[in-house]
Amino acid sequence: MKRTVIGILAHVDAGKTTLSEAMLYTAGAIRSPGRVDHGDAFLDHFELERQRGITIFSKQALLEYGDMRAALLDTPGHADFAAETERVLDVLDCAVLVLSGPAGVQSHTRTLWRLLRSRRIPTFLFINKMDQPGADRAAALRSLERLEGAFVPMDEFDPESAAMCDEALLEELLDTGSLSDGSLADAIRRCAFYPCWFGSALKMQGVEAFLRALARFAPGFTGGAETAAKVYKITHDDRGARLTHLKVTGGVLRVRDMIGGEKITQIRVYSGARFTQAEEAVPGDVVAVTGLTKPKAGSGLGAEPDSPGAVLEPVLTYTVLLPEGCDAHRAAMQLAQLNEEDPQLHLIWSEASQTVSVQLMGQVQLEVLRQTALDRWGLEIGFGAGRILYRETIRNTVEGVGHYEPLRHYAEVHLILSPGEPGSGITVSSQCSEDVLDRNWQRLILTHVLERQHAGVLTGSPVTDVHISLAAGRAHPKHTEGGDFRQATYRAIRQGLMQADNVLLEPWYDIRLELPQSAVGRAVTDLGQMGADTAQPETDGETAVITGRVPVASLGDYHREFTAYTHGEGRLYCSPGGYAPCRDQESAVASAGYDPEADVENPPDSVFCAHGAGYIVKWYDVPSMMHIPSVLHPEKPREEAPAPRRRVDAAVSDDELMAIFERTYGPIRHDRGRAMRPREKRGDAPASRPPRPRQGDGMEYVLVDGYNIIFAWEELKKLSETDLDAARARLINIMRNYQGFRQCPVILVFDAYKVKDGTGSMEKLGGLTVVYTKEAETADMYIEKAAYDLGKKHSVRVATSDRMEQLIILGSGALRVPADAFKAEVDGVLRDIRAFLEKAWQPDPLPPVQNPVTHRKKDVE
Ligand SMILES: Nc1nc2c(ncn2[C@@H]2O[C@H](COP(=O)(O)OP(=O)(O)OP(=O)(O)O)[C@@H](O)[C@H]2O)c(=O)[nH]1
Ligand SMILES: [Mg+2]
Repeated sequence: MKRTVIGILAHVDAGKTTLSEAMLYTAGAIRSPGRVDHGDAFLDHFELERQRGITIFSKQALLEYGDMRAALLDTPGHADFAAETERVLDVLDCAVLVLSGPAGVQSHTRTLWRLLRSRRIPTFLFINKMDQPGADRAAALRSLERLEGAFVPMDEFDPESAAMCDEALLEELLDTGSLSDGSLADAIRRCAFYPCWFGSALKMQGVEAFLRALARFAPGFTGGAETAAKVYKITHDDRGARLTHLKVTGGVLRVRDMIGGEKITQIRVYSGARFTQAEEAVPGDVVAVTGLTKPKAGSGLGAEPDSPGAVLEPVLTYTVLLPEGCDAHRAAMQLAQLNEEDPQLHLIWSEASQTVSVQLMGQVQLEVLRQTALDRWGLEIGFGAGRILYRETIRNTVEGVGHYEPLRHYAEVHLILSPGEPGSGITVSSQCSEDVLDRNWQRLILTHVLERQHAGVLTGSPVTDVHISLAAGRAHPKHTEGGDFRQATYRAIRQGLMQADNVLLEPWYDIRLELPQSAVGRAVTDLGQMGADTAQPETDGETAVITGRVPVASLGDYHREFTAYTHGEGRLYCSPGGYAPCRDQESAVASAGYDPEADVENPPDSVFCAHGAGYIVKWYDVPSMMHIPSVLHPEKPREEAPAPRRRVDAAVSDDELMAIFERTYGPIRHDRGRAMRPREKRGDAPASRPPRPRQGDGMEYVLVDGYNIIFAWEELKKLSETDLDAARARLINIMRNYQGFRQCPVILVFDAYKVKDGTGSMEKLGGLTVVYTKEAETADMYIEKAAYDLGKKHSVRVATSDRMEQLIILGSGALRVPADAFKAEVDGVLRDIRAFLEKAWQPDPLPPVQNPVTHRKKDVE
């Protein structure tokens, strides 16, 4: 017998529960189908649901039909409870999408469709209410054009129309003249097409045929051998026992099994309100277990991984008003149980104000919450005025940098933040070479980017629709710990946002109003005032339909007003319609009163180290202090950190050596202050160290043909094949170190002559000059001229491959250094630096303890 988990999804009132009851009845699982309208539906068994005639909680029922043993999961269709529906998707083998024939595809149908499509869940369509006057098969099929995908009507099945959707089917049809059940099932499983049936759940028309089709085509579930389960829901039973609803995806789950360090005490197999107890559950079973306290909706148990977070998010936040004299703390604990069942409530208890806030999808959910608190604990809660949940994004590309280096910690991160597509959320990539930062650190950084919501700097709202690319980073071989990169990453994001052009986004609803013809004028006027985008009202006899979009903020509780002036005859449907730039950003930001620099949870500043202690550097000063040069603006010279102490008796000060060393190898120790103190037996500069440069006439200049060297040195050449900019940055770095140690002027020349309208540029990085030639000027030409000019007063060496500089040498008396000889020289210098520093940095006895507070204060000033 094949086991399958089938989710029943639809827009509110399409008839999901009625269809589920009809299927259960047809399969003989219940003796008589309940009626939602009579308050006796098998599945809508909660008091609240019976009162309101809508489904609020997803529920399960079991049926066996033919060769199929199915767990049906009925879901709520109201957009306020969409999060409950979304949670169920994790455990589905397939879905039934119910459409009301007369109404066709609604905005919420499209929201659900996007979720089903993105998870590639095979879906069967049941087009319901075909008994109603105005139901038209052709019109219903046409309305499916609003959904992406191929649809094949199965009531009048034409094999050709299925074969047109899929190559494998087409081949089979051409070869054999027909399509087998197996191939059709396979094509449905691959979502090559979506089969559709028609009928009336209420009148039991077409239900048996539909059930038969499910038994034929629904994909069965086979799990792995290793114990695994996926949690999709948490509830509490009448006695307060916590129920973990899950689908077993592998192995066997038994009562008294330990899972995640907790013991399963009961396995319940629910069907409607009732359950039977089982000793074990096998792959494909959907059960509720007791005894577990840790798992949440979306948790994976055993070999099963956790699910990614929810797509549908609440758009409003409310303060919960507690009755007078109520123990706020205790009430918060009770409400926390509701948050366990619906994590999307994002219930937050503020110790400071002794208040609770929740996030909600809409008005109906708010009323349900109020009623639930009353039913469960006799707690009479109210709600303050709702506030909009904003989002934030950016309009330009910036480089955010974060450095985290308290004593014996080290991490530096450079992130490029750029605007993403609307609705894309946060996406990540890496453009950082593994030569710069090890792959594992890179992965860790990207995990930190994605592991939580990041607060924007306008109002502290979550940042979205931003692409974050890892540009560079640095770890310390000894001192970097996992948490250091988390700090550096979070700070880099905030530092980037502080510089960016930030945009406040507000939520919109997709709306549909069904109303009497006579109320259309009023509705159109109201919607106009709300700043809604609506289409021309469509009329159909006495009723009219208006569809469009409206900002959540301006809709408020218009439901009430609408119900009043349509005398209860109008229906107003909303579904999340995404976010768009706020119409009045300035006043929204002002009224939020958020100060990003005072948000201690989300600091944009960095922590650097001096005198063996960490100190805070304000975000705007951070770029000039970073140990790796900027990736977006490599031309900007990096200003050296203020040197804590100086020894002037060496050609190169320790600080400079330190900077050189760090650019080359990463920092080797954190007790920088210690390293900087003069030491008696420190030993002097290494023997191979070049003599101090002569001043004035006779000073030696080194001219380097940049690209020539890049293509001649193996390591740089390899890098240049994937990323020429990185290779150039790397050479600049190497030359800075070489120059810093040699203390002779170095001029590094890059051809830019192909750059249209290039005016050429020159930048000084300490004693290193980086030249980009003008349009129509090659590096050769530049070097030739420079060698000639400089050669008049100084000695000049030119590092290049042997391509051309003969002329220069002849003409100016400059000395040519072939690329490989130059490489040997540079390597020698870098080795010397390393040896010198390692020798010089033998640890001292511990330095006197500094008061970190006064120290930090001083450094900030
Ligand atoms: N005429 C007719 N009415 C139907 C049919 N199926 C359901 N209804 C009615 O439509 C209304 C909604 O039915 P439900 O089964 O509660 O719809 P639902 O999709 O479960 O609704 P929610 O769970 O609240 O989203 C009820 O009044 C049903 O009696 C049908 O085939 N024909
Ligand atoms: Mg229902």
